[in-house]
Amino acid sequence: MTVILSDYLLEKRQLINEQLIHYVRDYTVPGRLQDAMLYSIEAGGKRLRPILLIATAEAFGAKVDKTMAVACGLEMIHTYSLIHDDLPAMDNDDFRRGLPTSHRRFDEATAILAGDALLTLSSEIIVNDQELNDRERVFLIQELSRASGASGMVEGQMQDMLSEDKQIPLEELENIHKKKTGKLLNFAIIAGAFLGNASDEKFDEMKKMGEALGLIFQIQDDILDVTGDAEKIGKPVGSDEGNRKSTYPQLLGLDGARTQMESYVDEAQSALKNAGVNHTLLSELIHYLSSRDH
Ligand code: GRG
Repeated sequence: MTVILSDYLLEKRQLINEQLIHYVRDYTVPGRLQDAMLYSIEAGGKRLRPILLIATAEAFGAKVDKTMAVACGLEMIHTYSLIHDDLPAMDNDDFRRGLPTSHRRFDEATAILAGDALLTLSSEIIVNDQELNDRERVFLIQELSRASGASGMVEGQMQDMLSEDKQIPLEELENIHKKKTGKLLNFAIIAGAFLGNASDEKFDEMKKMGEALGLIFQIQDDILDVTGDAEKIGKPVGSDEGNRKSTYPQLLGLDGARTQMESYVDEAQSALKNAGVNHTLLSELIHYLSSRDH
């Protein structure tokens, strides 16, 4: 049966949204903290990470029910990272997903606590999930902690902040992005392959695919920053002047960044083929990530 990607994205997004709200309501008490958690969870977002996790698990023959806790836990960590990233001490942003950021809608302390609570809730729901056995729970929490903490996203964010206002070489930029955005995206793929009982060889190929996917996502994000912002504020497309952080288009030019991204698309597609799974949908997802417009 052929699945149309847009239908798949819509269906899974709805499922994830419902489940996320259900988890937050079930595990927290009504009040200001719960309101702030729900505010950011209900603000939307593409739900790319949980969708990639579910699609990978399904490609390996796993049932969706088995993926829901870890898929939602992953999205909770992503949401917490955005809440904290928007804070005055970090990017100091007023809007996210078209709405006032958490610290603008509530206050700084509440935004910090809502982020903290989403981070810890992610492990709690995985530990309590009856679809998973103990071995699966331990593996998933260990890998998710590695991907999001001091050897993953948080370390990437630290390095990114230290590199602000500096011209850094491409290699360093890639190292930052492999951690800051790549590790969570890669987790989505390896968790899915794990839940689908992938063999060691297939798992390794999927890990390669996940690593390439993280870079594809980031390069396209940088490209959209240039083309999107330029259109919004009337700058000539192709200029990211004023950005305090190094980006792929800054270091390679817009065309160079696109070429670099295409080489990662090829890498991801061939790793996926080598893994020998039912790959049509995942292949379309790689294409979608490299051509997305928001
Ligand atoms: C503060 C601990 C801490 C970490 C922050 C990932 C991150 C680290 C910050 C996000 C800053 C940012 C905008 C990075 C660019 C790539 C990125 C993660 C974009 C947002 O992800 P999407 O496009 O967002 O998946 P939606 O809203 O669709 O969920």
